[in-house]
Amino acid sequence: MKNLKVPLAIENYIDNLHKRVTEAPLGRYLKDMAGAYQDAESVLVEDNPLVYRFWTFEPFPGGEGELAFGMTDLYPGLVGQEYFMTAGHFHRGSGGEIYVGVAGEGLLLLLTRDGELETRTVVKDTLVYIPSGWAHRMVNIGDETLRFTAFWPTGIEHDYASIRRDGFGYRVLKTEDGPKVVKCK
Ligand code: PAN
Ligand code: ZN
Repeated sequence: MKNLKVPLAIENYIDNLHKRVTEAPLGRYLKDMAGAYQDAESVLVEDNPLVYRFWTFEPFPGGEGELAFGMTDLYPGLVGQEYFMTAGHFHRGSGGEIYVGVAGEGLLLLLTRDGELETRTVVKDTLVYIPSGWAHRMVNIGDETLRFTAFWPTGIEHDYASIRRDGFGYRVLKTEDGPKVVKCK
């Protein structure tokens, strides 16, 4: 696997049949997604933490019916009262996805374009099916790195713009009673 160190055994990875889409893991820093948090600016004055990094693989040569896959390390941390989370996105057109928890503790937010929300807790060996049409954002509600793998159809486009523009509609806050999902005003 050359220079790419994936901290997970991907046993069916065959160098000539798959290409690394990300040459190195892609790092998402707070500055890259400041608008997603209510309170990012106060943190950015002092620091620009790495919130998560992820790897993506695609079959090569690709074709209809193939699967792309990836892995995400979402670090523990807070921005104000909000837990570290992924940017989140819709898949343009149709295309479902499967997330599998590898380590840590997460809360997966699922959202329709009509604003309907579903949440699922993700720990090691949890498998969540994300139906076509649902945006997905992972939130690290634990104290350790949350690691999960993802599998989705090749050829789909990731729509980040909708979430960047409209937000997710809900925030996940750390409270004395544990994580609390609150609707954004
Ligand atoms: C995942 C995500 C990955 C990073 O592989 O792309 O966890 O999150 P963002 O893409 O929201 O920054 C996936 O959902 N792929 O479709
Ligand atoms: Zn996705």
